[in-house]
Amino acid sequence: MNWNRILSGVGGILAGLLVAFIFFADVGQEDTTASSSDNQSKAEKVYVPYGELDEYYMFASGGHSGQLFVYGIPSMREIRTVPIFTPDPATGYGYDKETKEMLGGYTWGDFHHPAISETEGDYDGEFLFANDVANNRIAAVDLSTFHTVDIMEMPNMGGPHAGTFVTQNTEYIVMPTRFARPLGGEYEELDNYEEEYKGVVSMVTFDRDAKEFDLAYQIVLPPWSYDLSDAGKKMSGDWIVMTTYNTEFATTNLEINASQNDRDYIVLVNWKKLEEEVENGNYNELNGEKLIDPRDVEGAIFAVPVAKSPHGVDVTPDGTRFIASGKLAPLMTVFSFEKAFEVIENGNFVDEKFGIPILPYEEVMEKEVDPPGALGPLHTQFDDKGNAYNTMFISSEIVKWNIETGEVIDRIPTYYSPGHSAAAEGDTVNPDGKWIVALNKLSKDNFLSVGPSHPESADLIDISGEKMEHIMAVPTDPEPHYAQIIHRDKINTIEIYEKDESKENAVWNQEDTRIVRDGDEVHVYGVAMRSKFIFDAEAERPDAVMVKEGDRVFFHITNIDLDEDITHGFGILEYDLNFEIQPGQTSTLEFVADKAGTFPIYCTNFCSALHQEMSGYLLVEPAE
Ligand code: K7E
Ligand code: CUA
Repeated sequence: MNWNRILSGVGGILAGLLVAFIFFADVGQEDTTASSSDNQSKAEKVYVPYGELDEYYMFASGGHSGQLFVYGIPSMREIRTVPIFTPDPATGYGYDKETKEMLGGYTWGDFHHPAISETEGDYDGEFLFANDVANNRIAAVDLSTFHTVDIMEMPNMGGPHAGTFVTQNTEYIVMPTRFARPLGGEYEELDNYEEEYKGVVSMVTFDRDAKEFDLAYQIVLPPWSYDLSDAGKKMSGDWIVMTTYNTEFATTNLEINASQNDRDYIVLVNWKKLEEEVENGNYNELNGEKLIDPRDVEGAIFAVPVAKSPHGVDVTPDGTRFIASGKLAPLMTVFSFEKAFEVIENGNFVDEKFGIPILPYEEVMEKEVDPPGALGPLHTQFDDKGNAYNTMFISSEIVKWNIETGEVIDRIPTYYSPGHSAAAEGDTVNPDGKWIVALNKLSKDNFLSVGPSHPESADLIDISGEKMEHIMAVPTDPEPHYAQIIHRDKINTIEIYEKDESKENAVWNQEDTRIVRDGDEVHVYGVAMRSKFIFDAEAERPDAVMVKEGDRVFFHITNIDLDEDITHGFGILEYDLNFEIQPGQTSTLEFVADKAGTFPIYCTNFCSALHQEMSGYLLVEPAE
């Protein structure tokens, strides 16, 4: 059966023993043929008439595409792809000097968890942070321009999968590591795993004015694997909670060897305490970075047992509880911060593991929610009425339940195998309770076939009533992991880049354009405008540039069309170069003219009726 094949191909989570559950996936899927009046009312919910706008933005991670996909909710129309870790010729991202340097030579990233900057536990809509599991990076997207503005590669990390998440005032963007690794990534035998390998959590700060990251300090932990984690809110605001797996220290065949223990741990770390220690100079230095072992700090780290191999933990909007879901245990476990703090206060630890005090499960756990037949709970989202929503990877559904009572209120099928879901304002202290989008790993037979690999899919579900209502499914680009949904009123985009006379390399008037030669460097200070390039206004042909083979060429181009949406492109034939200049933006293209010949230059972004005429020449004179 097709379904069987698809599911067994998912690997990882669907280890052999779980294949037995596959049949649950089809059981309970409702008849999807709705009456035409039903369909009409659903269609009306997502129809945005011309001239009106979607109420929400959804920012969805693009996994190993390294990109961010932006959707309008409820229409589910994709409105923008923002390149973050991957070069993108459509915008010239990774081609112009600044973004090329930012990418640091990498051509891809693996982006899982977007985090919008927060103020008092609420999305403030200024920046969005992104993690790159593949190359230990963190990135910031400025939500006034939808441009990536900074990327930092973090040392000592082994794949920061569990990030990004932010503390409630974005004091820190937290990046826990997935793969244990020796510090600095040094060579070390796997036999020495327990002693020499570490799990590292990076605590990163972001300066909103300078738009720059800084690595404040790193927390050094036992070589467990850390999975999706969260920051506390309100009463728990000084804490971060992190799920762990592979507390078995398996170094091979993790699928089996890291699933031995009946319980793994949720680690609670008090970042305020660590911050204080670091400020007081109590840290170790390694290659200029500040490393701190929380076990050396009284009251900074604790752990509580949790059902085996959890995939994530989420803090409730009011900050009083944290909820863990286990890939290999079919239940959601609700823990109380208040109870945890009490145990910590009284010092009633049951055990110690690797120097970490272990809190008694029974005393910190508040309830276990185990809906019959619901399998593979992964992640939790919230509404404004005290309810939680869990995606069930294996039984392909979302389960709605009440946090206070643990009562299961409703269940709805998804199409198929959701990883995360995203609720409107779902990670904030004030979720909106309006929509939830299931981010599915499989689409099976939902859409026109595109061959053996089908698109991923997303289900839009209305959660405003007691019963959830499935509204529509759309294909998505690979690979959706997590998304955040923010009200459109919180996003304030600029219309053009402000004209800034002091901006380096910018030229604002045609008369100031010039070509400056300095040895074998050629700097072109030019403008792009409808519908021409001017590189040197005084030259016989202002749109031609003559260089010598081997010259290092810099095109500093300013788009002086200060009108919204008038973007110019700049492509050079056969040089594999293209970039984009948005209104009021100055960008630099740097390259070595290593091919002699005659190369047309043209505007690649349709900008005016005479866009086709917007061109020039690069003449590269052969070297002797
Ligand atoms: Cu895909 Cu959050 Cu990386 Cu779960 S993660 S599904
Ligand atoms: Cu400028 Cu097309």
